[in-house]
Amino acid sequence: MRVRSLELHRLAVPLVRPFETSFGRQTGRQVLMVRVRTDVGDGWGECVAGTDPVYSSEYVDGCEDVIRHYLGPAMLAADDVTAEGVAALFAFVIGHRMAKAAVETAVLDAQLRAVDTSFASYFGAERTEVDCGVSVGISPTIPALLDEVSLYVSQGYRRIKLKIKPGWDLEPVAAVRDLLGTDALLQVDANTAYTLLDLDHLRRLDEYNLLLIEQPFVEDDIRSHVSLAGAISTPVCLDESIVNTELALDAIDRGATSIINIKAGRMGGYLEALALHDACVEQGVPVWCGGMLETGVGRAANVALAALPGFTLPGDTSASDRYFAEDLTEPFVLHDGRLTVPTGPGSGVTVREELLGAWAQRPVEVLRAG
Ligand code: SMG
Ligand code: MG
Repeated sequence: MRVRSLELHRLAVPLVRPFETSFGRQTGRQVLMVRVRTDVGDGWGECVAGTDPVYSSEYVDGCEDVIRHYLGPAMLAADDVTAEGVAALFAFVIGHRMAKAAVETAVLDAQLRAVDTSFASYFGAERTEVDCGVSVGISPTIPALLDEVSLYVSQGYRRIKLKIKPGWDLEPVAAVRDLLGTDALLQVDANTAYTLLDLDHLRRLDEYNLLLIEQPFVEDDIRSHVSLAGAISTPVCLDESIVNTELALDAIDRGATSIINIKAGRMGGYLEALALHDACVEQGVPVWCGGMLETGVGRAANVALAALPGFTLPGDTSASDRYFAEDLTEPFVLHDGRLTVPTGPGSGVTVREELLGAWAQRPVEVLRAG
């Protein structure tokens, strides 16, 4: 296909409640949406980068800049663009995976819509619905945390993930385990807030029968994760560290991680995410689908990915109303703790143009060839 233009939409999307992690608190999301207009039709991709470079080195203004100056011009100059060729087209730019993923996903959406194929069928999804977990932020108090967890349990979520940090770990985990009972699926995510000096403290999490502990240490510190994994019985799962398949396989070989959180945005796109899924299936390593507070556009693709056979644990694929009073697309609604995998062409969801206008932070920027 030929890409005629790329549109950069910057939206300010309010959250229904603040979301706090070890690196900060957010009350809304600044979202970059990319629309490609091609000779076979249009496609959308959502950039998962946050406002500030605190989850990863990427941030939304930086993504926009690299698309504007590098990725966009390269794509507009190409005679024949395919989703499968996007990674090679962008290989001259080092890193910037969240920016690359947004553009690649928009191209894949246009390409699949043109041939009436869903993300799910292109990915090789085997399920029509996926088990959903929910990520619960750091609360002001334990009673407030228990209220929030109780709400999600009553809504049917099949797994709870608690954000932890030093000073907010054993006590909230114990209280939630008490509330849920011994067998309910419970896991924690530290978003790199600890160091190896905390090893003895982290071992105390073993008492709570957790599914896993996600990313306790900084992303490039594989060695400390190996040490921790050898010292605790709770499985260690990497998130931030997993930026491509090679690094993931290396971390698995070294014993740093025995479960992988797959996030397409963090890895440069869904094609790399599929490659990692396949490699993990081959190695017998369970994977689950992470989330980045995506609107319906990103969520649709995540739910399709989570329907692949290797995704054996519930993902951070929560319903639209977990974060948004109104979603950018038709809402994703939980049924018996599951979301239905979209079956329509491409992502299978439709962007609500009126919300693009209502949430716009500034006028749409259009990149054209020449
Ligand atoms: O989409 O439900 C979601 C977010 C899940 O906790 C979540 N994501 O480290 O896994 C993670 C965090 C990163 C996002 S914080 C901006
Ligand atoms: Mg995480």
